[in-house]
Amino acid sequence: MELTKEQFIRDFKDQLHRDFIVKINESTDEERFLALAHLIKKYISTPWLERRHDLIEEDVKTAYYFSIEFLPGRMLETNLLNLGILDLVEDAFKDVDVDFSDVVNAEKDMALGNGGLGRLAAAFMDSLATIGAPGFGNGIRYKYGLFKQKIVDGYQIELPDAWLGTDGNVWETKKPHSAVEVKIYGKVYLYPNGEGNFEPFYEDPTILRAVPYDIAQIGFQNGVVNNLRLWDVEIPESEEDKYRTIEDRRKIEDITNILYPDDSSYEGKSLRLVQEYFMVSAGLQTIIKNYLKTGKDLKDIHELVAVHINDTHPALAVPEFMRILMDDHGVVWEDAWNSTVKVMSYTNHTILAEALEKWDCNLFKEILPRIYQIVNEIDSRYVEEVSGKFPGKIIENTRIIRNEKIHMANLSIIGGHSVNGVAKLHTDLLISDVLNDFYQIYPEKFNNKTNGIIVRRWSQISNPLMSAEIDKLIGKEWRSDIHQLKNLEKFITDEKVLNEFYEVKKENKKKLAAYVKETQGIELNPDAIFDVQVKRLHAYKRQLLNLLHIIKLYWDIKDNLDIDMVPRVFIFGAKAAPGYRFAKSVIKLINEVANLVNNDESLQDKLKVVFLPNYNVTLAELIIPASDVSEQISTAGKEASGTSNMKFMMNGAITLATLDGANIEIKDAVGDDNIVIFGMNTDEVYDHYEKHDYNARKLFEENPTINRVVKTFIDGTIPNSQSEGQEIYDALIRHNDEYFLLEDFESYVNAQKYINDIYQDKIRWSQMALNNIANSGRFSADDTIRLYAEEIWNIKHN
Ligand code: 26M
Repeated sequence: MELTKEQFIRDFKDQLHRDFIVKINESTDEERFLALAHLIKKYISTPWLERRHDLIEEDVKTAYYFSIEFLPGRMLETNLLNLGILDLVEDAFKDVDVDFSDVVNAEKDMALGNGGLGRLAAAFMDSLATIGAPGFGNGIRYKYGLFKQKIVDGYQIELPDAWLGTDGNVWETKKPHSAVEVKIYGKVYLYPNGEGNFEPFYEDPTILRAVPYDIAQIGFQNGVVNNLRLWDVEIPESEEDKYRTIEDRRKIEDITNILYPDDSSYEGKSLRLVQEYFMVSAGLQTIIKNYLKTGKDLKDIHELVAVHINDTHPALAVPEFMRILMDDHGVVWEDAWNSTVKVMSYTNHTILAEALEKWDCNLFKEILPRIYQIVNEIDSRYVEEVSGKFPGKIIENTRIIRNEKIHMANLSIIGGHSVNGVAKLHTDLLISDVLNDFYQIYPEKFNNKTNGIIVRRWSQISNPLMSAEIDKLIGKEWRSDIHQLKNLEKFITDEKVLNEFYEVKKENKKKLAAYVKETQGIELNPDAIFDVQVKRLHAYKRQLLNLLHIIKLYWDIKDNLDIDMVPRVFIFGAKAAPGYRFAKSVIKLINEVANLVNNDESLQDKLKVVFLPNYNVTLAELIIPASDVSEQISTAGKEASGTSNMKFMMNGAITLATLDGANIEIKDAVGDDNIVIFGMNTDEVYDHYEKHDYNARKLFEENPTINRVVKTFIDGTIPNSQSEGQEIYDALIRHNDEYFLLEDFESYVNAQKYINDIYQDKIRWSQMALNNIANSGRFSADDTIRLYAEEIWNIKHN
């Protein structure tokens, strides 16, 4: 946008004056942040308002991305960058003697998501606006985001994240006039209406008022402003009498109170089903209402509307869309079904069996009586359609209702025209294994869309030093055309350039070290290798394998205090789902090993272990630019894609990885010499499953190193962790090491030795790092979303 620094300073002073009746020099950082955010909203209000009208007027097909989570983190810098005024504002703040970073730090991290899935949804919102595509988000306005993590005596403690405070979120705008009603519970009776449809009669339903809050999604320097709509629940005025007690009211308010903090195992909690339906129903009612304003026929709705189901959590979109078309608008089943399948598409994010969403029929029927009828009908018609054409076993495996459970993935696949995985390997596994039965029936529905990241956030915003270095070498165009990063390759033998990148990394490491010193009291040596694993804690992600290696290093140093090794700092960040015992024990052990190691002076700072509490998007922006080694060590076949792997790569960290998820595509991008791969591949893992021949105890008994490392958990070496240590020992030895840590251990140790060796060749290491940066452009979420736009949604973009 066109704006001079002087004009901006005037606008900003005005805004501060009006909002808080203060002068700049007397304002607090919080007031400055709020005023700046209000000013941004003012700058974009016109394109934001006009976007929807324009789309309706121009008959443009729009994609609606439904997700139970959106995880944007802080939005101030992204919004300024995308408006094209980030540099100007930083400069202006210098003129008026305000520290811009303090203003940035006054913003709370918007954490309405657990991890990868939620972050991806937020990234797609940015990318949709950036490619100028009509794509809107639909989600829930949780009052409490993902819990805040504290570590007390080495244990994870969860605290509520009351991110909305008393005044709400500065980026949102409440739209009470667009509220809709959502019905749950009660009984439903159907009366034939004589036109082939039924008139449902609802007896004693619970009626909810769904109120939208809109958050602008600003495209990167293109004047486009899309919308992310988050729904909040209220008690409808007409129902006030029914909710006299605080307890009654609370039951309703609970619906949008909390984000479920578990992203790895499925739990059939009725409140969760209510959340899912609430969001889907409110969103779809609005979409259909808006469509009808165009005056077009409902049977053509697929020409203007695409609805995306982000994992199965919004899968109720399928029967709810059917319900609205039939019950509210009299469309007959066949026409409604034809539209629904064309409108809906679905992304699968996991192949872990324990994460697949299934709902007990009785519970489902109680909460969603009408939707239950529709799901039943979809299921019977599906069985009828495929029977005779496919073996009974395939039909049984793919139908929606089986053993009194509703299978949400099956509903999503049958009810839509597209199913995609999130990395090549993941999609291959869906096709060949997990969803193979479906693949036989609907091969044309399957496709891959490898995940991507907002490259701007992970370079320009979080790593300004590296970005300035890149500018110096290849000019600034890469900032809007990420594929130009490739031009960095011509400096791959330029020692001066390589040294400069090395120094940039070191500066970033010093910044992180200062934070660690201040918050943890631990001193870090910026010449050490910063070896980082930050992600949700889960057994399959194998933080424990990392810890086993740390314990090995500990013993290696203790055995030989003169050992020749590059000092190493291991950094962890990880939240465990509150009910996930094993994950919590691993956190406890990491912290106790940290205590042991960091306080043992005989190790001469060769080894440090840091657990940084409350890992979130904001902390990632500090950690990732300071990392030398990116730990992506999941059991092959388990991590659908991963996205932090891409962020580390673009910040010049070397990936230490198994052949899992998008790691494989990173390897293809950088070449075998610029990544460190270890461990079993997926075939080898599957081989063990088939042959049932894995024997962890044998490895433990026959390999002296493994034996010593594993025994460390139960022999009292690690303080204050007896029961957790025993639990981990049991998981590895008595329960046969479900994720094959011990089998991959030796190969991992060797890979780590290799890292130690090449790090000593500064030029070689820096070449690898530069090669990684130069090839990171292909993981831009802008490109990913272009493929969704073209191949799944059929929507226009620039
Ligand atoms: C479901 C039901 C009840 C409670 C919680 C959930 C739930 C919420 C989030 C389940 C899974 C959730 O997220 C899973 C996730 O983040 N998956 C990751 O998705 C990323 C983006 O595609 C991938 O990169 C990761 O590999 C994948 O683990």
